[in-house]
Amino acid sequence: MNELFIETEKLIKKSNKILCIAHKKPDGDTLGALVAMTLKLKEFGKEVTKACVDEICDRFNFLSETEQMVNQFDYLSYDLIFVFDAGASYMTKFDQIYPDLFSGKVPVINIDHHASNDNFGRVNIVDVQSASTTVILFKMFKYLGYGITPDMATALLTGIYNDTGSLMHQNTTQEIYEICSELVGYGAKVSLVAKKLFRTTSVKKLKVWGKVLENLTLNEQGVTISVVTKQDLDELDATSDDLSGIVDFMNSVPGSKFTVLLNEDEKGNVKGSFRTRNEDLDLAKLAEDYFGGGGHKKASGFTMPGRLHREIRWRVIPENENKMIEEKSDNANVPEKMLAESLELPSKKN
Ligand SMILES: [Mn+2]
Repeated sequence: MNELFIETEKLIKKSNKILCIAHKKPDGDTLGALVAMTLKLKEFGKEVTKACVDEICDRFNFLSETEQMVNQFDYLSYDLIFVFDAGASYMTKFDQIYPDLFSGKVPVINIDHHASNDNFGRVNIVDVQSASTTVILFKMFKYLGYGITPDMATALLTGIYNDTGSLMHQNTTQEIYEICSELVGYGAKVSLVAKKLFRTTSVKKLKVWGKVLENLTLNEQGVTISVVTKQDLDELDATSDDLSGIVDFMNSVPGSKFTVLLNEDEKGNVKGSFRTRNEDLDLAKLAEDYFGGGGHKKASGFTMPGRLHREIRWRVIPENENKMIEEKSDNANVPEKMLAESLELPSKKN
């Protein structure tokens, strides 16, 4: 990546007016990267405009430079454009408003870590091995000898915390801890970042989570499942967005093989989220085969038009009946069989 860093520096030196773009529905990584780079460019005396198609969530207010973001601009008036953490050009959504944005009239530097990236920039610093986009930026700053201020360190750490689930996901390598350690040395505010990203939940959201927990069951096959209907959401004046994060929280039941959250949304869809810590299950296949969804083996999901319908079934188990135990062993590691006890599956898609 070092040649790309040098190329980036050359472009920065030639430019005065620079546009920094975060992806739609901005998260801590795209914003962390945008903030750190904006601070650095301003240090160099550049005139910087920050853009995002969507509003910035209040919980990111603690980052400097998240105010005065624009959602429209005259891109031809800039010398250089940065795009951060956009897994593909459409993730900025600005390419739909300005079809020529990535045509090359203005040089674009695309910094990202998603395998899906379509290399839409003149310079594409895309490293799928990096846990976050801010990790790439950290390496760039170090390589180019750019100093890191406390505000930059906090911004870079925010991206790492966002994309590693506060250092809990599998992408949290030894190198990540080393980078975090350095960032703390530069004055990054760890507890503030952790609190804002993972310990800030509105009353409404907590109540929706309460509903999810109230409806939660663990079936005999070891599937943890919960369901939230549109009516549940309406009663709490909540939306399906308020459910974000809860499925990972549910996925902590001892003895559970995998976790399922089903909900109806505002647009007449049923959404499903599947999570497991089990290496032997393929939940991407489950989501794909039965619901037309997809994702990763350990975390997948789907959205399909429809609604949820509750059926209550009873089963008579004769005394000394051992059949169920035999059945269970047959079902080992076949997610759809384990789920079938709690959910009538749609017919297989292919
Ligand atoms: Mn990211």
